[in-house]
Amino acid sequence: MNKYLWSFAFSVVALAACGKKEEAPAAPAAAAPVASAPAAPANTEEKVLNIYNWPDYIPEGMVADFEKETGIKVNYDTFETNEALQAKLVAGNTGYDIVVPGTAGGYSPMQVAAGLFQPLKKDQIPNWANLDPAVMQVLAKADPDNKHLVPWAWGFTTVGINRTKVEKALGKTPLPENAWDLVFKPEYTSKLKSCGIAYLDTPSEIMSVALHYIGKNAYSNEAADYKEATAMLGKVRKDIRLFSSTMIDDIAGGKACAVIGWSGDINQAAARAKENGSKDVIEALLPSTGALLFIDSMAITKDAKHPNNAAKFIDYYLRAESAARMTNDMGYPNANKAATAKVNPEITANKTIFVDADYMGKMIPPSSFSNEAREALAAAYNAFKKGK
Ligand code: N2P
Repeated sequence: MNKYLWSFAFSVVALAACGKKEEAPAAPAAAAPVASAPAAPANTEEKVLNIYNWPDYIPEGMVADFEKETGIKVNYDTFETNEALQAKLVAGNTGYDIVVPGTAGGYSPMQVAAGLFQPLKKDQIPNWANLDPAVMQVLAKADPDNKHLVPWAWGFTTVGINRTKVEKALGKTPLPENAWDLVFKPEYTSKLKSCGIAYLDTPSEIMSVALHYIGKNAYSNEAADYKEATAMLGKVRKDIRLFSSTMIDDIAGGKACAVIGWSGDINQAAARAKENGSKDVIEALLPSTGALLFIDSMAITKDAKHPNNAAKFIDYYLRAESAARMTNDMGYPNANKAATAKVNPEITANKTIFVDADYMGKMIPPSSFSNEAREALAAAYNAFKKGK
């Protein structure tokens, strides 16, 4: 199903010839699951693995289960934005073996091009065969020939609401046709500020969706577009209560009723509110004009000290069971075609996790910014955030 949706949505950008190449390593793996090339003797690494991932992005117990099975001790740290990970990677000597950069903001394409990751040894990753070729073809835009990036999860930057609170705050005004109006149009933000508006605290993604909202390329390199987007944002600045990239509890606990957030985090907030006994309806929306697609992927850093342990973890995560557990527990779609049958029915019914083909066609696909645009967007965002 995913395969069809993704090819349908992105056939225009599909790169020819990728599919064949990525299927190839799977075959020998079945015959010799553990054997790797003679150049990589097993077990010479200390039993340690250092992982740097986003918060609220891994099922409870998964790290412990991996440690128990392999005897490898995992040190697991988190970062909150692509900007933060980029700063760490550029400074060098991160100490991390696996990092999880996203395509949003054009970050993972830039990092791959800069040579910050080592090529994967696919003979160490037999479960690579579980990956959905259609998703891999889109990811090949960021990582030509799929040499470095292994999907962790995908999702989209979108509008999330506590529908119960939003309807109350809007009074007689109905919800808009385009959900982006709720967070970008003064007519709505002036009403919703009473129950709280939150934005992700990430310059690249906020500027991308702001550009998209005013009808520009979400990955624009035009200075004039940034000026226009900043002017639009300036009009709603006073109505924004909170900038945060960890807003699950803020939404679930009622601090924010309308947010620009990540699809799965909003799904988690909905689940958490329910667990806490709230009757409010919390949901991620599918704005009529589209949302900002991201694919977050594991990559092994160039100077990783434990690349073999990293490959073991990657292969563990690519098991159908692991990917299904991720989607079931965290509310994000995965790129693992073998996992779909193991996903719970209420999750497969969720249109923000199993996204319909026609909506996939509206998603803003991964792309890149020029260095000048990156500077322009950071400046524009900082000015916007400061200018209350
Ligand atoms: C954080 C998930 C990160 C998704 N909970 C956005 N890249």
